[in-house]
Amino acid sequence: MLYPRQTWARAFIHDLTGMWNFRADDSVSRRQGFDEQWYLHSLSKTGKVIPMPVPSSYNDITQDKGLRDFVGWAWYDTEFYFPRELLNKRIVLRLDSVHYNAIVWVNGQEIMRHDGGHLPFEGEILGHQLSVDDLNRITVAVNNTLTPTTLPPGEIIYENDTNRYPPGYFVQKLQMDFFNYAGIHRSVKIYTTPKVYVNDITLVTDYKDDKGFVNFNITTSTSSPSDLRSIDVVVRDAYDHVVGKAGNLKGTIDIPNPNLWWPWTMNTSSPAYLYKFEVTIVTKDGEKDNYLLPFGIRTINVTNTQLLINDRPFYCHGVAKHEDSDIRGKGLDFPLIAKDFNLLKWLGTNCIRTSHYPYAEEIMDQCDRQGIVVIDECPGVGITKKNNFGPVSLSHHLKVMEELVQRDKNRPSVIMWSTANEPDSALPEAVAYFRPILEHTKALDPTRPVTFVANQDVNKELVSQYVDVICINRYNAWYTDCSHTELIQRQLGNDLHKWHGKFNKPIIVAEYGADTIAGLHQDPSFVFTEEYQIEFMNEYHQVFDSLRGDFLVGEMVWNFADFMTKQEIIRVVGNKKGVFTRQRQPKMSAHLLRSRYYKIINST
Ligand code: BDP
Repeated sequence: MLYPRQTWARAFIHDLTGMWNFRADDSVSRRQGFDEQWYLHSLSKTGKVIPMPVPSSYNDITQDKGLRDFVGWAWYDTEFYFPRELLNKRIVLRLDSVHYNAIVWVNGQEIMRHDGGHLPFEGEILGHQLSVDDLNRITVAVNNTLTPTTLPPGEIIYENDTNRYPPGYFVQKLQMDFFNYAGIHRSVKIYTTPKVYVNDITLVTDYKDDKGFVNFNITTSTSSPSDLRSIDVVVRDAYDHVVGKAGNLKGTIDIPNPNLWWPWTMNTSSPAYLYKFEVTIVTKDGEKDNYLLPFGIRTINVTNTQLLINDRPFYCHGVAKHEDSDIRGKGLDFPLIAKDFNLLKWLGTNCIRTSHYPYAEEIMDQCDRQGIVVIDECPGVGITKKNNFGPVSLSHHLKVMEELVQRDKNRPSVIMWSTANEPDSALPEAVAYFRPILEHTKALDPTRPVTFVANQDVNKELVSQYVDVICINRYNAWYTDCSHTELIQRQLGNDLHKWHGKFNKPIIVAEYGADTIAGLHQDPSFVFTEEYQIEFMNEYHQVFDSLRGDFLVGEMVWNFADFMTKQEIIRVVGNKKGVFTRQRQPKMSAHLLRSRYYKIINST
């Protein structure tokens, strides 16, 4: 499944961004929409609808608390015209992310279903399913219910004590620390390709001395290559000069004197250099397809103490993020993406983790273009209960890793796959569960290290033996020994040495942080104040500095910005561990981090 990019053979891409009709099914059964077959007519004929922007989460758009906290099926529809002259093409409907389960109909006919909230899915619309004389309708039903076998897992708890709760009362229990935003989160597009088309491209790059190598494998919709009259593969440099060619679907193209893809902090003369891989196929009938994929030439390697990009040691000075902002929740938003990348550069960040799910491809594009390295994480967050480790969860988790690797495998910015965040990796069940997930991911992509993010006591940890790079989250002086910043150096230093001693692998501290209310000050420092966040971070930085160049290969503050969570007494309108507020204004800690990260950049 290739991202819909416009080329001369694929000029038609119709983006369905805009106001859709919306109705949450709050009937007691939560199935009124299916019982009454709302997909057969415009939603506006079924009852009251409200306008809902796509893409966006629906939760924060209205003043209705019931909709903000809604659990169940929510329905969307919109209309579009389809051009008659394109009816002879392959017509594809693509949804980049719908959280969590989705069913999609066109003119009342089911086109596809998808489970999982953060990865794209698409399906073909057949010519006879469309009208070219009239408007067509697309209907999407979205269910945000999390269960023990979804990723992330969750649970619906029914309260049966009628002294305290009305009949049928239930609550959704979340196992992750972010708001369960729901809806059509990313773009919905209709695009066309020729009937015989380029299906997939896999690129693996390498270099030796003054030569770059692009190993390519192209698949097309026709299984017999003899259906094709010609195959043209061209590699262009950033100035569109042709630097390599081939005439087959599989092979290696040599690139003389390649410009390697570097993170922006490592080689300022040509950071994040992107080539273009262009393939054109012509069938015996003269039908042509053309696709163009940006890519970079670079290698990733791991030793017992180092993470190497293009054979040079890489130290990640980064942030863990969320897709989260006011009003739109997890909805794709270009101004926000642009602002966040400006802030990442302002901070001196060279690496992000897509905590705790795959981010929009438009964000990943910027990582490729701007030279920000990515630890690409799947939505395996909060896998902590025994019933999260069963065979249904496992097979879904394997499938999600396949979808993620498939989507992001050609991105130079992606240097590692993260299969989970903070599972209970001390449980014996975790080994039987994660070992195949890590091995499967490695088999899908042997060119990148695999990991999961651990938070266990080193003595109890069972799964990290199967990863390539250890990632751990630590909250000394916050969740343990709260306020005792004087203990951080001793505790964290000893701890990290033990992890390296036990597993003999490079380590990234993938989270450390303290909740901080912007503008709250107290001296001497007190928890939740800006002074505390700074004092706390300074202590962590001392430990990082003592181990950088040894086995520590990265640090990532939790979090880039404040973000929304469920309502609970440890959260004051969300998680406040951001170095920026949710509105992207800096706390004192952002200035501290900026001076630290630029010092690191200037010393390497
Ligand atoms: C970590 C989780 C992260 C939370 C963070 C916190 O990985 O998702 O937001 O704790 O509590 O354990 O701030």
